[in-house]
Amino acid sequence: MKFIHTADLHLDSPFRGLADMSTQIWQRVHRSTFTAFERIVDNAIKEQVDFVLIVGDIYDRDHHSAEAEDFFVRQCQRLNEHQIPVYLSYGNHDYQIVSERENSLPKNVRVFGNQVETKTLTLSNKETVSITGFSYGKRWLSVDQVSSFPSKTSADWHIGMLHGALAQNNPEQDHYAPFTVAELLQKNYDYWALGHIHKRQVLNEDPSVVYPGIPQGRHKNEDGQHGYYLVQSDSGKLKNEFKAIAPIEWCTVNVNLGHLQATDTIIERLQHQVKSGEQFKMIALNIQLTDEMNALTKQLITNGTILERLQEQIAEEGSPKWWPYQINLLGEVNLPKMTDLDQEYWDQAAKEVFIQSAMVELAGKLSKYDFIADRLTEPSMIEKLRREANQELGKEEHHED
Ligand SMILES: [Mn+2]
Repeated sequence: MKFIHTADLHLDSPFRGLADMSTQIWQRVHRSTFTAFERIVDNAIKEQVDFVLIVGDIYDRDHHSAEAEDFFVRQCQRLNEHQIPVYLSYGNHDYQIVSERENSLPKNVRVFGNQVETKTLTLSNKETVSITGFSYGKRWLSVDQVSSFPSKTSADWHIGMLHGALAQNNPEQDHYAPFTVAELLQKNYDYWALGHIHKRQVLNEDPSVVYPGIPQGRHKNEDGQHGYYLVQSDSGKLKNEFKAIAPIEWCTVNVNLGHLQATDTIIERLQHQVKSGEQFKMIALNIQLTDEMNALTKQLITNGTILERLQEQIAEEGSPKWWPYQINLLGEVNLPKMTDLDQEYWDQAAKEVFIQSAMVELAGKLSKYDFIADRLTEPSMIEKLRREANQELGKEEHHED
């Protein structure tokens, strides 16, 4: 058995907030969520997989465009022509009442209803596969859905599809079909195909309980490589392998300009700092302002002139490999260093403050908005806040990237 596990396609994401860029670059960015899924379909056909699982959020809530839907139908049609079934559940972004007589989708697409249900298929080698899942009928599902999943059936393989988030045991937060890994494992399934969290994560190894992440990151918090999982049976177990396919990678690059003053040399330095490679990169440049810089240089950086000139240069290149969309200024670090005693208090306080429940409390009523609550459930966000607070306090930190 061989299948593809993906989720959170967020087709036609609007990529708001990206300032002026050449049409060529903009098109590339705008097409990226489509291109990512197209590549998944290409690979499904090339690898001759038995089926494809899509675990929710095919569309962005605010951007469920006709274009996105037409694109999705056409891609499923390509899979249909190769007799590859698609198992699909809707998530919190594309929640809908699933009815029998819908839909514009080709006949190889099997949509899970709003109640937990199990679909079974027989592979060409006569092995049977049960797949259990459900679709969101509304934006929030605060009730644990896993209790409605049956235990492993008599099928050779049993897979659970679950768009949801780990239970925080906090009614203010548990809006996305909250679950615990322990209750998933109790079902004795061979694989848990998760969706919802956009950062790739393995919650358990054997059997795999896996978030494949969003196939195409949409901003700097969804940085690094993105793709899907290819899952194959191997001596009675399912082995999964991550496949990077995102056409665009979001990165942040730190630049030390030292004593450089002339704008031309600064731009040259910025150009050289970025190692583009094969992958097209959207880059945020972090520049550390220092005492060595003169006032004019600082002004040209802060008022956006440097970024503009760098963008102009890059746009003039025939086929740019990267695009600087932002310059962040890290400010002058001339705060006093912490003493060892301060350090101890800081570590202790940080442990109590930079936890999810404290973040949610701080966000207060704002955490009722999905886009804020989503952020707050990302461990990377909390880590980022901790790091920034640390930086503010003037403490040097060492990373082990
Ligand atoms: Mn999503």
